[in-house]
This record gives sequence, C-alpha cells and structure tokens, in this order.
Amino acid sequence: MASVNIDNLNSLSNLHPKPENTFAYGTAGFRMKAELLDSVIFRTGILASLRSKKLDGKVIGVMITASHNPAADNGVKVVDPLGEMMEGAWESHATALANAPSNEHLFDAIHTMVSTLKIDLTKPANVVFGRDTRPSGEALVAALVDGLKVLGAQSTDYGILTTPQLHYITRCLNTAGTPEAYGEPSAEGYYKKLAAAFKILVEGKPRLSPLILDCANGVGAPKFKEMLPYLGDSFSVKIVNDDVEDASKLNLNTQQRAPIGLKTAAGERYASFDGDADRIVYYYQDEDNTFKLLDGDKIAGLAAMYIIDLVKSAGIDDISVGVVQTAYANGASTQYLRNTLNVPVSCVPTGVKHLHHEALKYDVGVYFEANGHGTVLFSPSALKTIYAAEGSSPAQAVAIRSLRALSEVINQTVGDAFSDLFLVETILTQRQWSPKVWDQAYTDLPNRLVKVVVQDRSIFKTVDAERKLTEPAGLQDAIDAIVLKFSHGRSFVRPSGTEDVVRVYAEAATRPETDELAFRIGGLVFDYNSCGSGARPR
Ligand code: G16
Repeated sequence: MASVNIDNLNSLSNLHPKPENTFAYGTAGFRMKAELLDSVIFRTGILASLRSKKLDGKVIGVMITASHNPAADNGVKVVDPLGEMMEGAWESHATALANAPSNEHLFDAIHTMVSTLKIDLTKPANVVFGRDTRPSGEALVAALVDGLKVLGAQSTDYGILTTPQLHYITRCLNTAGTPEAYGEPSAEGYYKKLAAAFKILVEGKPRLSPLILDCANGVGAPKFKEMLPYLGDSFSVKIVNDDVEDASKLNLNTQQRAPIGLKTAAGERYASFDGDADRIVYYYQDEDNTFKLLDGDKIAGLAAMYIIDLVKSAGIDDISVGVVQTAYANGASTQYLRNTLNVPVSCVPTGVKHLHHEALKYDVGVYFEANGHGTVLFSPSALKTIYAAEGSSPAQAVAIRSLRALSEVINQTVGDAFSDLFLVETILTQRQWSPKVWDQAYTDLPNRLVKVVVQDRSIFKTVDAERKLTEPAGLQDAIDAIVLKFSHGRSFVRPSGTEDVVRVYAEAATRPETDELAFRIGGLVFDYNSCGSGARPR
C-alpha cells in the first residue's frame, strides 16, 4: 500500500503551522475565530482527500463558512457524496488530524487513519469546495488547496456559494449518469431545478404580495438575485440586507424581533435567511404591532399539514409522514403535530446530521430545528410510489403532479433556506393564506433562549436528546426544582457546538414567567461551581 510523501507533507504543512489551540469537529464542523483556522482547514483538505479515497474516488464537498456566527468567525464542514453531512464516525478522525501537534504527529495520524480505516492511498481523490462571503474565506481556500495537494486530490473550486448549493452540487456530481441523477452540478442547474418545480406548484394560482426577504447581508443575497431571472413572474420579492461588501453587517440579526434596520408593517410577509442561507424563518407584524415569528416549528407544521393533505388528495394511502424535532421545539408545536395532525414526532439532539438521520426512517420525513434549519426527505420507495401513481380523477392527477414537483423543489441533501422559502410560498399560494392564517394552526408557548458564557463548556454533558444534564453533578436536580415552580415550565441546558457558550432554553405559560425562568436557570448555571465567565445573564 502506498504511503504519504513525507517531504511533500512537511513542506506544505510548514506553510500552515498549528497554533496552541485544541480543535473539535462540532455540531457543524470546525468553527471559531477565522485567524485560528489556517492549519485546521489545511488538514481538512487532507481529511477530505482520505474520505474520497476511502469511498473509491467519490466526490467529497468542503464548505468554508461559519453560517450564523459573527463575521470574524469562519469554519469548515465536510459533505459526503449524497450531500449529507460527513459520517459521524469520521468526526473523531477530523479532530485527531486537526490537533496533531507537529508534522510528525500529523504524518502518524494520517497513517493511523489509513491503516484502521483500510484506506487505499492509490485510489483517486476528488473534492469540490465553496465558501461564503466572509473576507477570511479567500485565504482559507488557499490553505484548503494546499491540504488537497498532500494526497494529490483532483479538485474544483466553485467559488462563492450558499452552503446548500455546495451540498446540491456534491450530490449532482456523484449521481450523474445514474437513475438517481440529481441535477446539473452548478449554481445555474440548481436555480433551474428549483424554479421549474416552483412554477409547476403555483401554476394557475393568484400570486401573493411580494415577500420582503432579509438576507442577513450574507451570501444568500447575491445568490437569490442570481436566481430571480429563472423564476420569471412566478414569484415577487423585495430583498433587504444585501450588503455583502461590509462584513461587519453580516448576521446582525436579533432574536424574536425584526432584523436591525428593517421596519415592519402590518399586512406584509417577511422572511430572514442566516449568513450562509441554510436556515430561514418567517415573520409578520400583527394589527396591534406585535412581532410574530413563524420559526422552524411553524414551517414543519405547515409542511406536514400540506403533505398529508396532498398524499390524501392524490389517493396514495401507503405513504407515512413523520416529523423530527429537537428539544428546542415549542411544546405547543409538538402537541399540534401529535394531536391535531396525528403524525409521529421524534426528538433528537441538535444538529442537522441527527435530524436528517432520523427523518430517513419515514416515507416522508419532515425535519426542522426551531431556528429554521430543516427540510423534507422523500424515501426512494415514496418517490417510486409517487412517480408510479396515475390517479383516477383530475383532482388526483393534480395532487400527484404537485407531490412530484414538491420533491424537486425541496433540497433532499440538507436544510436549504431557498428551498424552504419555495416550500412555504407554495403552500401559502396554494391556500391563498396570509402569514397570520398560517400562524393560527396553534399558539406558541412563550419561550426564551439565553446564552451563558462559561469557562469550560465541555464539562456540560447531556442525555435524552439534550433534555437532561448528567454533568456537572447535581445541576439537573437544581434545574428541575426551579422548573417545577412554573406553570407549563420547561427548561434545558446544553453546550453549543458552534459558539463558546452554554445555551439555556425556557418556556412557560406566560411571557413574564418565561423570562424569569430563563434568567433564573441562566443565573444558576453561571453560579454553579463558579462555572460562569464574564457577565452574569440577567
Ligand atoms: C448549525 C447546525 C444546526 C444548529 C446550529 C446551532 O447551524 O447546523 O443544526 O442548530 O448550528 O448549534 P449549536 O446550538 O450547537 O451552536 P448553522 O446554520 O450555524 O450551520
């Protein structure tokens, strides 16, 4: 079996020295201050090459982005051949490569992977990559390219893309020429595919008023503008927060309020992307000037309701629909799904990879995190049924056509803000619903998310889909004792996988009680064994 050329490795690795820091492949890859990432991204190039060789030269994707994080951060994640997140078992290998303290250790870490994973280094390696609009992206791409040279990977730079576009392209490249061919492997192919399906879905229906779309001053802005010509008059939009030149404006959004600089008005319909356009939330302003958020839970409820109806109208009885959520899902949304829509609901830990995996268990699996990250997966057998169905009435034929188009408009690889936007716009157009009508399905319990800065978030260990802490010892009992005092109280604490904080979620019967619960638990975490650092949450 071939070996790694050590001189080549040394000379390239010397260009990307590892700082003292310790790195971990977290919820969505490596993510931290951009200036710390040079060696990590260089080594991710080696990792992606090894992954491709292990998979017989299949194309592996690498996306350089820090998504919702501030502009000074950046990150990297590896995409598997069908556009899914990299197989979980490889995360520890990614972490081991990133933390090797010297070139010799790096050489050894590569060889440990090669022997334990039985990687044939003579196989080809193919890697594609993209980045978001962060100013640090260009230099990090150069580090990645050096990493790809270590094992001689063939690579293609797709330039600036949204994260879901890179996932889409990876899948297209690996399925080209097979019965599962996913589309043309380019941003243009992606626009054409989504736009064609959306046009079918809204055909013959009166158009809605323009959507006001906040792009968080991120990559979603130029990319959505690029897509507009493909949509023709099927959709009308007013794009705001589209300044990608001034990085300080990236992701300057606030929680449970309209984004900075956007003045909302009653009667309008709004949506916000995050910095790499893999998440979306909707919102509107009520007549009494209240800001109303339609988050990932609301999108999941809308999508599940619509798909269940469509399957029934199509006369296809043997397709099961299920929904996957995380602990952040509002209690009222879970009740609505279970008791009104009668769909099975599972709860998994935070991170698209967990939701995606669980959603594959259903014929049609709807998965959304409350933060707007999600999609709908159609199983191969569900697609077969949908494509084989003919329908025995014109109404059934229309429903079948819509189901087919729906499976095309929805990105099957990962949560995608563009796809999810077209999913929501389809349903609102088909039903001629305002956001307010959509919102009436159920009323959210008031909820609040608090970030607690701690000295070491790795001491927080969770079980039960992150709903309970096992460590630090005793903290969960203290949380439970507080929660018991609140009507409809629920709260959990978990370490973030993308930011250096611990997150506290709380919900309760009323807004004041919710706020009190959130800050009492936040304060408890901060004070517990003097865990906190910096300002105590209040
Ligand atoms: C990433 C993950 C999401 C997760 C979010 C926050 O999103 O892909 O699944 O919900 O981070 O995770 P945490 O609470 O662990 O920090 P994105 O949009 O930033 O890539």
